[in-house]
Amino acid sequence: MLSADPVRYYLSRNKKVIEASLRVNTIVRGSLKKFLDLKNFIEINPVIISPISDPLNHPVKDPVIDYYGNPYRLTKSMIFHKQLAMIYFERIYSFSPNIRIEPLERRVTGRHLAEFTQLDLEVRNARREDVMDLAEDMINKVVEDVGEHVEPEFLNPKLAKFKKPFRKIKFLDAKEEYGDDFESALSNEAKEPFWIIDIPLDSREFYDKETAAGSGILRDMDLVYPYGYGEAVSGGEREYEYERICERIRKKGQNESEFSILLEASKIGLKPSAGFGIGIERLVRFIRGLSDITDTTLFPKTIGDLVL
Ligand code: ASN
Repeated sequence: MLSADPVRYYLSRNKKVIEASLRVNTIVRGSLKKFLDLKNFIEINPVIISPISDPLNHPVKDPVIDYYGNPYRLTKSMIFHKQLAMIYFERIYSFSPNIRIEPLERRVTGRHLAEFTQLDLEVRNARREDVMDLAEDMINKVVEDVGEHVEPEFLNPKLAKFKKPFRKIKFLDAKEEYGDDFESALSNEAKEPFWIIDIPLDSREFYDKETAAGSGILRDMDLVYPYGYGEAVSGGEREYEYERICERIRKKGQNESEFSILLEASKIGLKPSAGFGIGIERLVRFIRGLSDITDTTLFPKTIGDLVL
């Protein structure tokens, strides 16, 4: 529904639906925080504006603001700040507000908001498999906590503690079997969350690590929810060496000068790491069993609409 009248849209919101979502949201965030705090993660405050942000792999407008005469970007993800945080800390996370001015065709997916919160985490010297294992435990813990604190009428009836390890499917195998929209096809038929791994270089940003230089396949992964709920998590191991980052930026046809801050830091010494981000509103949508992500939050920034 396109809203051109922000106040009328706001006043037409369904209190009961949103209240249940916000309760779930509170429990989900508390559960995630406690889970990570008990594993000695340090919470860092979210970065809202910075000279550098995630270029992403699909066309998303870059909102730039004038910061004392310098162009600063609104955060699309905290990926580079996570890599920089690894200089000081071994395990970090942040509940990070992200702004992504998505293409208009994404307004009907039920899964996209132009403003959302991502729990973004990173672990120094970790391998992809370490953080995948962490994500599986984390999701199961959230499901358990929500089940203890929320009445079943407000929850997805399909919610269950999922069997570990989650299934892993290679990106190219999935694409060969199901075609370009393999993620939706697999998500629709799945009854448990599953991983898409080994995503090729042209389908991902430059910062995820290549399995071996020139292989074209990355040490990365997406977690996909079952029952058609789509992508949950996106992450991987990272490129951290100056030459490798330069090569990957060039291969992407991107401009090294745009990432000079990251390159400068990598010359001094970034650390090897792996991590991921999980969208909070999408997690709430899955846990609540909602078709429309708009119903997860009080002030949804629906794509292309005039909203508060
Ligand atoms: N948070 C993701 C990651 O850690 C990046 C993203 O959101 N684009 O890889």
